[in-house]
Amino acid sequence: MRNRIVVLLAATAFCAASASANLITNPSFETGDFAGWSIGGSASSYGVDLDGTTIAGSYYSDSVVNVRTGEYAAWGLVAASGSPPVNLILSQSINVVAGEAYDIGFYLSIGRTDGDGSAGRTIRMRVGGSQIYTFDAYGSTGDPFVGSDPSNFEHHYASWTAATTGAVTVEYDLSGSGTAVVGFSYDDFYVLPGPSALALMALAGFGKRRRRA
Ligand SMILES: [Ca+2]
Repeated sequence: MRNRIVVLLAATAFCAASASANLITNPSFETGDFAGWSIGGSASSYGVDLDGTTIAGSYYSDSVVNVRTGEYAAWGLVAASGSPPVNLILSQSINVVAGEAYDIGFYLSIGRTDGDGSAGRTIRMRVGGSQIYTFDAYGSTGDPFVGSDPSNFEHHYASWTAATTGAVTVEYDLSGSGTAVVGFSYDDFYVLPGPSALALMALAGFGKRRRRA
């Protein structure tokens, strides 16, 4: 029983350490702005706003900012097949450690109050200029990431291992829709150090002792 408690405490401490280790500053935009972020891409209409704020200019007239957690989310009007294409690139410089694995991701939504509908998502994630994630898909009516509820988000994520120690730029290159701009909401960006080999070995060791108890 004591070993079980030790395992539980170790697992809890490990999870707590992982949960608090997000290397992204202002990941959920709860400052109400893009503090900590650099903005690039060709999009001319983007922002950070409260849940339910109307996004003017979207192909869908009922477009609003959808928030996954907290009070705010980022949004942008993008069109992957526009002429020229319209994208929004959010980036930050982070410090990484050679040999360490990182989970990198974020959540997107097409916030709409009334309608359904479809839209493409064209997503790239880069670290240090190298592409680590590519996503190209066109949606269909009834897609779960269309709507105004916190559950109406789509999770995009990848794993990446640092080759060298130091500062690197992580870029989230966000686009989607077809030829017409559609308002997307983005929330809860993260770069989380993965479990180190040492931590995994420690947990495996605790597990063996638990089985014998
Ligand atoms: Ca938020």
